[in-house]
Amino acid sequence: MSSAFVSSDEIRDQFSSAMSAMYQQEVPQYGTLLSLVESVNQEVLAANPTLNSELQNSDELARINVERHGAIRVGSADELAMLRRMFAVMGMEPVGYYDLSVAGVPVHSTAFRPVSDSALKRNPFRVFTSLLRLELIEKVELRKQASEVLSSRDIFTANAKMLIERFEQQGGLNAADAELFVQEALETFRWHDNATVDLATYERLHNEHRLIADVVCFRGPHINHLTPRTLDIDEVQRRMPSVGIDPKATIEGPPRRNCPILLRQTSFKALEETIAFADAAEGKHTARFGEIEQRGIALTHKGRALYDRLLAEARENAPAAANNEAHQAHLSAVFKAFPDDYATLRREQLAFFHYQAVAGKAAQGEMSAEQVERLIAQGALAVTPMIYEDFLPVSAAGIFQSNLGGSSRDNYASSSSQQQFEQALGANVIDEIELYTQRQQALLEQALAQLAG
Ligand code: OOG
Ligand code: NI
Repeated sequence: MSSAFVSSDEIRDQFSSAMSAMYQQEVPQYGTLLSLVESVNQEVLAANPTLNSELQNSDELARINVERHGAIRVGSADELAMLRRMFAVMGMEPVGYYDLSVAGVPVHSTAFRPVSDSALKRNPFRVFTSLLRLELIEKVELRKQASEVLSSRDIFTANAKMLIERFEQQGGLNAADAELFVQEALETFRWHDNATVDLATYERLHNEHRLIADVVCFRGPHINHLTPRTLDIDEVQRRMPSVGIDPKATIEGPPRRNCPILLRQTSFKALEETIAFADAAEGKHTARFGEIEQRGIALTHKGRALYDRLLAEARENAPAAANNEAHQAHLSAVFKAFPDDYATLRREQLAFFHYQAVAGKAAQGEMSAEQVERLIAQGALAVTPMIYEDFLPVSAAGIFQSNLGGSSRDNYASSSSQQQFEQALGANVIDEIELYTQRQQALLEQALAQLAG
């Protein structure tokens, strides 16, 4: 092999920007949304010098303008396993397991994303990837037909597969291969306006569950949304109608806070698109939508348990009217029980932080908790929030539902099946909280060693 390898970070960055360009062409509203998010972000930074420098210090600022997540849904174990290999070329690994069947959506999912601090800084591009659970289709005939349709498609180009193998054999791709890989990988996520089945088959699958039709009837797992990250989701939601975008009724996730936690999201309805069916009939399909997200600090097991408890409490006695203002006011009241300053979040071990040595100060002695507190108080150790890089199952279910035409169905009586998912994937998923724990620990040790040295 001749030239040096292009880094996986670089390939991921190229791919994420190529995907964004493709989706802007496919769904013009996405471009409108990007401009709106960018102006709100600029306004927020101009109005909040503290936030601005905080983001700058933690190297967060640079990534915000390129930060996107997308979502796809695949139909078989083979497709999922090949996707894992494809994302590996871009330095993206499966993190977390999400069971959506409990919310009436017949899929389970993971998020492919970079995991190291340096890779996240460069471009944290993530793809929420769902596997259809055909076994949840009750009608035997329909299940059989769906699996036959799926087994006759190949969602990867020959070149993409060849380059994935080359990457695995060589341990990298040179510049020309990397460039070709980005183009070929993009084909998997492209929209096709011609279905692989006739209209009657589409309708049968659609009647079983709209999502099943979306996964089974097309040549590939079209990217169904691409989500930019905003610094003020309430403001973007407020302004969406003024640019001709109609958001879903409520923002998912925690309420607005001084110290944002986890993830808040809102989406707008899918476009109705014209489809040519295999029998030449014309029909409509709604698959693609837009979404925005605001990310906050990652929570420990303890913090997450508190979040889950408060969210469940808020849902139990939710106000009758589902308008966003009432919903947010109610959430805020319930979430008063969640500490809202970083010092308390840290001392009570509710959230994860980055630690950084401040030059010129020296540490002595061992690494006791008291010692660490003293270094922070002295200003020798700087602490910044560690951003949540993952997703939330309850929010994801809300996003799915709002884009499935609102007709929710009963929960599937099925147990969560991480083991089955991992078997299909051909690998174990990484435990996201374990990952934050390791990153925090490594940063703290590094900072203390620097101060001692
Ligand atoms: C994925 C929905 C979940 C999110 O941001 O929580 C998601 C899908 O509709 O395929 O993207
Ligand atoms: Ni999403």
